[in-house]
Amino acid sequence: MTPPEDKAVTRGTMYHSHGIEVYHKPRDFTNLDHDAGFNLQKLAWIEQKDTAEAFARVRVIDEISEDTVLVEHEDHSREEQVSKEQLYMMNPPKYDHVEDMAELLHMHEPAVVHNLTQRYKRNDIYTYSGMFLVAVNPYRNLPIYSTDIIRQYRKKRRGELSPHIYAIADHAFHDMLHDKENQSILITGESGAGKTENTKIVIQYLASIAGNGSNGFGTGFAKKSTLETQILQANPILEAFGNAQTIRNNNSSRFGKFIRIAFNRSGDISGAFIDWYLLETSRVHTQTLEERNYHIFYQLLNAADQGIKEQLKISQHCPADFNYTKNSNHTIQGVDDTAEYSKLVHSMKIMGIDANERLEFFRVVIAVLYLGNIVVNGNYSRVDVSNYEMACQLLEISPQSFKKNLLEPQIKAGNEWVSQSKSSSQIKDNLDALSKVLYERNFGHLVSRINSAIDGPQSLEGMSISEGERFIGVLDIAGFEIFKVNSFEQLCINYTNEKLQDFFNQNMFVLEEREYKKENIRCDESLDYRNDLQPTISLIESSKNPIGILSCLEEECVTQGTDERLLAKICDQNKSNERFTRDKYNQGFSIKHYAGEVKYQTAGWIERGKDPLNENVARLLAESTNPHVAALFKDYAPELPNSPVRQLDVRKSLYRTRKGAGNFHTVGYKHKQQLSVLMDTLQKTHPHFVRCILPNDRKRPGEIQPKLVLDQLRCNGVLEGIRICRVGFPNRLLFEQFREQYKLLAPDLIENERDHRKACQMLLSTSQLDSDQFQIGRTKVFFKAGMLGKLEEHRDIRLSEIATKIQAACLGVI
Ligand code: AD9
Ligand code: MG
Repeated sequence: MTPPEDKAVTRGTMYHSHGIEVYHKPRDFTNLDHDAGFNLQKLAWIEQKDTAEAFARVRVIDEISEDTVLVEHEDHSREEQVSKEQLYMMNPPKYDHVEDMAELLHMHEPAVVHNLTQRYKRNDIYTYSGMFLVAVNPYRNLPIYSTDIIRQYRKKRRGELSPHIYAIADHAFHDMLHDKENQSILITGESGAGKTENTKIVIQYLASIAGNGSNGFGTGFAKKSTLETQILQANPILEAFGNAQTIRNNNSSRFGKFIRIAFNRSGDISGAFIDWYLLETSRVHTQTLEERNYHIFYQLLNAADQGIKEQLKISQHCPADFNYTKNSNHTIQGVDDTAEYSKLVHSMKIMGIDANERLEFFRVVIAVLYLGNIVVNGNYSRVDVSNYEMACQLLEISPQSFKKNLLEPQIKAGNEWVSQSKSSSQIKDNLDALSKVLYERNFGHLVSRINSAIDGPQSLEGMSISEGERFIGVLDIAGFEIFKVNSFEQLCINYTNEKLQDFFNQNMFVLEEREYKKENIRCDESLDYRNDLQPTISLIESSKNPIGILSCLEEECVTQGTDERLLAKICDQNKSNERFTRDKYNQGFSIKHYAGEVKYQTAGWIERGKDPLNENVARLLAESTNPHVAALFKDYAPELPNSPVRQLDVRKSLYRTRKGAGNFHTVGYKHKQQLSVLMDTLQKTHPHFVRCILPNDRKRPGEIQPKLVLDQLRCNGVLEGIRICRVGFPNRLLFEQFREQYKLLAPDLIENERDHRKACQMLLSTSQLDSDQFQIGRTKVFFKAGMLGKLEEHRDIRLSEIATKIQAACLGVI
């Protein structure tokens, strides 16, 4: 990345773009040599299907018919005929490495991919695209994060320094104080793209500039308070329990999070609060080859002190001894579990979680491992005694009751309780379900515990922010997923992203509308893209007739339906939705998302939606003599008004919520509710959008695969942002800027005109552009997509005429 210069504002101009105050650096567009050799009409990109390059550079060599041309690949490898529609005009070299892709003359897929690729090769990993900051994972430590660079980015406007995540954090901080409005920074992207790293950088930036007593308007950088240190230390704890090695990322977050940091009137941090979403619980019992279970399992088994291991009953054990860890990678190359474990303990200490309390969280983790080792061999009497006894000791429940409830649970038949026999595979499923719920509730409790340490005097829970307090929320959540086989998890993630994209579209519309109004630009209704994504969202979440997919699932789970019945219901309810198609093989359906069409398979959805937990066992756990374990299941406890358990706060499980006797909401329903709360919160904030990009699938620094980047840009909304931007008047130039750039078109005409607006009018009247293709506002000229390209062509023709004249004059002199 080009080191940011600490330059004073010289001759630049300030203006607003997409609601952001931008500093415009003057550029020299009159230099005749600038684009020497570049012929705007001749150079183009064409899409290359099935290659990693995505697009090929070509030169147009002949026009074959009205809509076909002959092109030659720039590497001279071949010639081919292509339709004009397939040609994407290349931007002149002066647009190479642009910091904001909204400035591109030709804004299209190849231009965006090319710009990001070129910048990445120079280690410029951050680039703006209108309202987005795009961040490409460098896979190496770049010297662009330091206290010095933080200082440089303080109070700078966009455009003054190179694009940076610091700039986003700084603008959020500035806008919060200045506009007295809550802010949000929405970071999404594929697994491994850098969301969590950027989230950490934002939080470090905020902690660093908002040091206690520093007053946000001052210089900041005061010594950190305990609270700030605690906020920074939340992450190692979350990562130990919520991250795991996957094929794509050695430290993959298996949950989404929204961290809100509250500030008082003078800009000092006054607290923080973490919300979490969709923890991947199936990882607890099964991992794909070459992956791991959650880090904490290995940290305890490989690295905990002997004393702790003894208390956890694992003094002689390693990952190979447990079913839940033995088939996974036991270590990660380049990661030292001992060092990570020390960091975890250090962070927990800072959070005020003492040795006893740490042990409580660890004991549940290890109990889960012992549950996974319980083997039931058809004959109930042959239950592996040592493992279930170990689990019961750790969970402090009676082994006899546990065995009875697990093997022969009592169920209510009419008014009577009767014993129900279970097969060994049902028991195994029950044990896995119990492990998942235990792990998830323990995780939820840990996050609540962190929140109670960092959620300052005015609790952020439920948004009860005190008068004068504001927050900046950072959302780190998985981006859109299209796999070969897409199941319920993908539906939940893609639904989330559809809502977030919708949120972006609404924002963009509001800002564009505001800008058009301010500039007095007419804009007809056909440009309204606000409801573009609504049919897809309704298809998933509608609870009114026709009911959407999540409500169908909820209904079928309650009525003990089957996968077939579920699919039939979904199809019947949504057959007339234009975004929905039934799978012709009857295995699922397809949804047209903004990012593309995704096929979902519905096999196993009902089973997953049903209550997975053996209620008898849950009640037993609620009566554990261990307060921590009992608290995890307090929603199953009989009402005890003065029970100490009640004082411990535990977040209700995401996996299920009790709705009343025997009724439970499905994961999907719960997620819909959580998402709705998140969206309500986001609606009340000023958002900032960050899109992280995975450059290659080999975790290699310096390597970038254009096709992989293109697929992500299609999914992450950057190209969607460009699409909707092109619906209106995407290119806009300040009068002065426009005049400077295109004065060559009619130099004599405007020479003596002092008023820039009038000069622009004059230039445009000679331009031969249709009058509906541009509008003159109060400070800027607005152009429809492609129009600036035409002007550029005229300018190029003028330039070559001048060059020829100069050449002729020189020859004459000789
Ligand atoms: V996942 O959805 O949680 O699987 P993330 O969060 O998008 O994923 P993460 O932030 O964990 O990805 O980044 C993956 C790895 O890329 C990190 O462990 C770093 O090794 C590397 N990375 C990402 N961003 C940066 C960066 N700005 N500088 C250096 C980085 N390395
Ligand atoms: Mg992550």
